[in-house]
Amino acid sequence: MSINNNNNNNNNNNECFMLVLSSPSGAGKTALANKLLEIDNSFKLSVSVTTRTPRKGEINGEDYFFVSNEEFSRMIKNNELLEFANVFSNKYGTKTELVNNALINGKNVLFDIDWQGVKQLKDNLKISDQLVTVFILPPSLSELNRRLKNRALDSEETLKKRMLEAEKEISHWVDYDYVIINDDFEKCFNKLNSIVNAEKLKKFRQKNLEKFTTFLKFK
Ligand SMILES: Nc1nc2c(ncn2[C@@H]2O[C@H](COP(=O)(O)OP(=O)(O)O)[C@@H](O)[C@H]2O)c(=O)[nH]1
Ligand SMILES: [Mg+2]
Repeated sequence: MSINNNNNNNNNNNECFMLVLSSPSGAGKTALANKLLEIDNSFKLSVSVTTRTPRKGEINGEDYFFVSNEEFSRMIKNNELLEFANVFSNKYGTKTELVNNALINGKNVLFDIDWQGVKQLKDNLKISDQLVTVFILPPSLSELNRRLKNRALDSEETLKKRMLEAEKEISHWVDYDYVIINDDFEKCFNKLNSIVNAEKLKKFRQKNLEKFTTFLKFK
């Protein structure tokens, strides 16, 4: 399942990175991801495969690739998924080919996946520097409950289940590189953007830095 398994890595641009956003549902991750994709064209979204039914307004191939259980199992068997997990009784997975193509084309890849997916990416990636993980926390559980209610996507029972799932998901924040509390969308987005800009400035991600060493007398 490693991204480098089937691919010799010479093609991968070592300066590109994989940015993962995780959060419990309702913490604002999708809005943050959309804004990042809108303002920063160095990113390509890893559109996941899922067995969940599309919500109103969701577009196949844009929000998710919506597939049957059989198709999902076929993809696992065929080694087409870089990672996969069960979330909230549905299956979700990342398409290896999509991620590889983006990296080969010099794009950073943005992921909206849960902690189980992050764990698999970490275990399988040969270049651990390539993965940057960000956990988005809601300001509080009561605020999360309020946001989920406002979203009005769920029945009362589902809402309760989502809150339980949220608490479980939140317990994994310690395993991430960065944590942002989403109390205000603009502030939160600026913080995310700072992370992105700092990651881009890491010396191993900057091409052509060697030329500066030629000016130095002492090496
Ligand atoms: N491991 C993994 N998790 C995913 C993937 N795609 C989505 N998820 C996670 O599945 C959860 C449910 O996503 P979704 O059905 O869109 O509902 P949401 O909670 O309202 O965003 C979220 O935590 C996503 O981050 C994937 O490809 N792999
Ligand atoms: Mg989502």
